[in-house]
Amino acid sequence: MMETVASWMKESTSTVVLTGAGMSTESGIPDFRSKSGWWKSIDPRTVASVESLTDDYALFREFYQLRIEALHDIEPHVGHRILARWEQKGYVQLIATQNVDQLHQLAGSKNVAELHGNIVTIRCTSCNKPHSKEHFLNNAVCTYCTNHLRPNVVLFGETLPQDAWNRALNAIQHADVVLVIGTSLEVYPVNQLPMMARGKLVYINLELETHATGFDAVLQGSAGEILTQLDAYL
Ligand code: BV8
Repeated sequence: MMETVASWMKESTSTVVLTGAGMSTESGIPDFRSKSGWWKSIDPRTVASVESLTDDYALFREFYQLRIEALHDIEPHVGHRILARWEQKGYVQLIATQNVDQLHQLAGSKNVAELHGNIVTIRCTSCNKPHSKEHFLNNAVCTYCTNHLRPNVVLFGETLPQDAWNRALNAIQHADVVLVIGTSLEVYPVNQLPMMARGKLVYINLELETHATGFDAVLQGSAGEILTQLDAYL
């Protein structure tokens, strides 16, 4: 099946990649599934929500402070670098990601749509003026209107950035090949995107997830390993 997928990519005029938290675990960032125990045994989805921002800012801020600080010495892994090289070689036209860690960009990928925003840029919750990461980490308030600061992530209950969504949707609808890597496809509306594909749909994931149906090919394993094996054929 590996050779078949590689032949699809070689014949493809447009290949799009959709990634999730599983793409970053080999860089040392836990995914959302291992929600038990990686932080106060709180389901991250309850903290990454509009409610926690408004009702419990201290918890919200502590959660994101931890995740921002955890990124400090995190590097992209071989899988991220292979995708960046494929972009340079013209094998990949867009990476649409649910990840907020910017590891694709750090690996050199230029065309990345951040469907759930990112954790490294900060704005005021009220006037939306940008602030530095340090300001947020030092628990400072907005220098313009003294309201709370927040990372530019999409919280549960918030709509996705229109530009990123339209780029991803348009690219996936017109792609010859769509690689879906390291995601349980549990989160809406991104989990609807694979169904919009008319080309070959490939799932690269450690676990065979219940939501992952309708794929033309399934390559079970870690992103780093599978992408390395695929790269050998390209
Ligand atoms: C919205 C940013 C419209 C923040 C994130 C009830 C039913 C259905 C839907 C809903 C519902 N109630 C609410 C909703 C909607 C909700 C939703 O989908 N909830 C789910 C949980 C049920 N969606 C929303 O709220 C979205 N907005 O709908 O807006 C709206 C608005 C207002 C009013 C009405 C409607 C916004 C969703 C975005 C939330 N923000 N992130 C932050 O990061 O802090 S989502 C966050 O969780 C991540 O970005 C990611 O998207 C998601 C986690 O999913 P995955 O990435 O797939 O990760 P997961 O851990 O689940 O899976 C990892 C996989 O990788 C596993 O399969 C594992 O086996 C595999 N793996 C692990 N290691 C490897 C690997 N594979 C390969 N190699 C490895 N090494």
